[in-house]
Amino acid sequence: MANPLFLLLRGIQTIGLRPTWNGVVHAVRTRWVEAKFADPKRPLRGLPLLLAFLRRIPVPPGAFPPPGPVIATPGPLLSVREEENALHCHFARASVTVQAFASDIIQVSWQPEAGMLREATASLKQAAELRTPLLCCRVSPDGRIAIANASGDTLAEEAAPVSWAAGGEIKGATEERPSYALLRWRVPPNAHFYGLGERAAPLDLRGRVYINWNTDPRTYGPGDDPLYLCVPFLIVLHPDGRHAWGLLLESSARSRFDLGQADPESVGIDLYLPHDPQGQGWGKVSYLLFYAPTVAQLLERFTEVTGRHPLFPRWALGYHQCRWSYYPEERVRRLARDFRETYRVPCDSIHLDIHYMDGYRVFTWDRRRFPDPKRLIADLHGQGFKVVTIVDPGVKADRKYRVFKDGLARGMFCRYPDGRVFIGPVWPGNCAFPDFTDPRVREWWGDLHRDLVEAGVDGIWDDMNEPALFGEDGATIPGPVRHNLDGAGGDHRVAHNLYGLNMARATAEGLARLAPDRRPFVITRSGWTGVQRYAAHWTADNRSDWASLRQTLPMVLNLGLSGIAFTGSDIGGFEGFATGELFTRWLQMSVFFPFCRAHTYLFSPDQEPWSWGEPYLSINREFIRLRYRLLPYLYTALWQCTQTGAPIVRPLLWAFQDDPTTHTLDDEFLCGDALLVAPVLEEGATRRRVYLPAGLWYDFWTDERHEGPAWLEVEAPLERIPVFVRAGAVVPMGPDMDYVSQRPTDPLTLHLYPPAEGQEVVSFLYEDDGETLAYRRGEYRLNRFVLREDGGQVDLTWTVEGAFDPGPRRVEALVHWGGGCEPARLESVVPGRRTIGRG
Ligand code: MIG
Repeated sequence: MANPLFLLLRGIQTIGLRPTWNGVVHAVRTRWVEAKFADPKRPLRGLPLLLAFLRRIPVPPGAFPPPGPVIATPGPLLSVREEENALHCHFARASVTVQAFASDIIQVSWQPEAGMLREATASLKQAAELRTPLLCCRVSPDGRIAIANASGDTLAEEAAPVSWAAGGEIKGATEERPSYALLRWRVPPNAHFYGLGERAAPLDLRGRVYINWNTDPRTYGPGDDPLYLCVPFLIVLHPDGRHAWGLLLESSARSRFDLGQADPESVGIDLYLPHDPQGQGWGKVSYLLFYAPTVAQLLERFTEVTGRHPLFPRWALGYHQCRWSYYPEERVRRLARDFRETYRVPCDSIHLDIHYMDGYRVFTWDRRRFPDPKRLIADLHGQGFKVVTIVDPGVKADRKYRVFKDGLARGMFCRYPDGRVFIGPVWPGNCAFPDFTDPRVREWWGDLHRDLVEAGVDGIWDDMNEPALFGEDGATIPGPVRHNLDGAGGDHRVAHNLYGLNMARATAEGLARLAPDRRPFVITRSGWTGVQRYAAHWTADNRSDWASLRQTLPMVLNLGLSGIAFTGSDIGGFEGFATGELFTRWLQMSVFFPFCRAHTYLFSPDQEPWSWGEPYLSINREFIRLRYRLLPYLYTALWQCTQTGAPIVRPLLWAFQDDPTTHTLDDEFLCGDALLVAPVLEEGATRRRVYLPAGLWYDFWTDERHEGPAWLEVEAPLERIPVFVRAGAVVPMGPDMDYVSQRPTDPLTLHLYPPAEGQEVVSFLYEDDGETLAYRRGEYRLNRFVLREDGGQVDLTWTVEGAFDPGPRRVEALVHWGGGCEPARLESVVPGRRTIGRG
């Protein structure tokens, strides 16, 4: 597939002749420096370097050569030392510390012994055990780890002890020092797998191999792996849905998860151990084990450890419009007029892609295209738009350019072991790359956003931060390049997966410093475990086809199950030409996603809600309006996510884990607590099958009631997708608006969906000013609704908490009795208790 000539031609077509040439140079340079710095302390020069360069077998960057033979296992257990909350076990060739972080979280940390030659004189025959109130972690005499619950049932166990294997990089030659650590867990043949970040795979990840190495695939389709944002966190769900456990690898080096491909009863994890004599803790393998009865509880604990999204500004939930690229200024103004006047489609933000910059120099403006950014943005603000600008990590190596000069003088860029600054090609031409793993660099980078913030820019879109360079597929910073790693020191093989995370962090922290009472909004393409603390994410360069639309949903679901909940995809698809039908179907799904942005490729025609005329325009407008009316509900789901880590878009198993049908279901989803959405994912389809899990459901459009579990055949003409509401829910909705801060939530309409006989259901509505940090000082209002069905009557109890005053407004309730009845309208609803009789 990767025919070099084809790649070259495609490169020239996409980016031009000169950048393609730079890419070729970068590919050669990468091999050259890998040979030169094979031993970073003694770089090769002259003839030996040339020979080493010629000898090197090209391994595509990001590839994962299979490990060589096993060199070491822990060997027999020699001694066990117990400590409060921890066990230290010494084996002949390695030692392990098993530590309880909490009663349901255990850290396992292996360290091979130096030399690995210790003779076993006497060995222990008994397994060592660490007990918490919930779990028992067993270390067997051969080094296998297992966890069991309090009553002794095994939840998860290793099929073989950890082992260290030789590197497979150099054909024929077995390196003496191990290059991989191998973990083998035993799983039931029908256990389900979720998480791992961003994967173009089904919801259940079983049966495939996944690599953790952030990569720009330059457009991707189903099955392509890896992509931009990996998270080495795996959730294993027991086939009967009784319990789940999770494993988080605590290493940023590349790794490979085989989820039942080689053997349906095993999970194989191969972790690359970079040869880095200057780094620390070589050979260490450490991971966290999580246990919980439900995936929902597991994720709550996982996000407690790795972090949750901050409360993004409310406008981030509005509709966003983007393309590569809107310019010049006049084009942007026309776009704004099109939204507000010509087509009257609600929209909150316009994104400026790379053409706003001067020759792609970050933190500059092209003054011919955008002569007065401050005035333009002020005018857009006046029309209710926010502006988001793209920022790439590469800083053009141009001695006349302030950011480069300053960064160079202050040592902000990544360097080779010999101290020279690494230079590689991307959009601006040859670039230097800030070392975001250095706290000093993060501060500098964050402060560089000052001019953008002063010009009025409202949010930052971090792109290309895998980092992606021009050249071969997967081109990035070469392995030997050094990074600070927050003082620990290491090379790009360890820092690579942390690069995007730290760029997003630098950006979010910078925005927070520059505008202290505003909530930063950052969208990042790349990331790693915990990136949710700093940014939202989008699934980037997919294609304008039905397979990509279909693929988007499981991707977003697994991202949510990896802690990254504020996500969405390019509506209409990125590469290629969308049809009106594809755009509309994509939009209908995306109005229930947290990040709702249309975007398209440099060579694609515009993808705006009106680009295909009628009937698409009217349908698109209606669905975007629906999203705006649902804002109180969506904002509450976002707030909930910041509190518990619960994603906004959830697989059905989230709430119905004991129903095996939900374990693999990935063409419908839950949006928040109340809504079940079944998007149309097939061309020409005007109906689809929908699975409703146990309980009572209301058709969102007709109020018809259905009893689950059931498969239904539902009408889905172009202007409608199946949406159902869970009985007992209170769905808060607001008025129509063109952008989120246009008017207060007045009237507030509470849609009541009576629960099943004798049941009681709790719903929330979270409110605050939507922009500042005042909510942290108590300026929020949490409305709690309890809906109870009692002998044909419905009982609503509404209580409020917090100091935020939503102002005077009308509150009405619509009671959806279902079964062909018009909803009953109640005016002037106030906090307190109220019984509503039927009819
Ligand atoms: O090499 O900035 O994923 O959204 O439009 C492509 C141009 C660089 C990739 C992003 C895409 C963006 C494009 N960028």
